[in-house]
Amino acid sequence: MAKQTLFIPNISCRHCIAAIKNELSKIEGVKKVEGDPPKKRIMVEWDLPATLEEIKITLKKINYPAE
Ligand SMILES: [Cu+2]
Repeated sequence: MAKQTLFIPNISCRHCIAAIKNELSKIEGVKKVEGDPPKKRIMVEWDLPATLEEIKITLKKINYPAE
């Protein structure tokens, strides 16, 4: 199981977290997504076939690029 916290400057509220959660959950292998709106961070846990690269590409696609 891999785990990563990502800083996403475009996060402004809980709705952003919900949108991110919704999209990342569609990736096969993503197990858990938690968000922290004030700190503009999400924590993602995943197994293969999901990869950090794929997660980052998906975030970019929905206009929440990770730094
Ligand atoms: Cu928002």
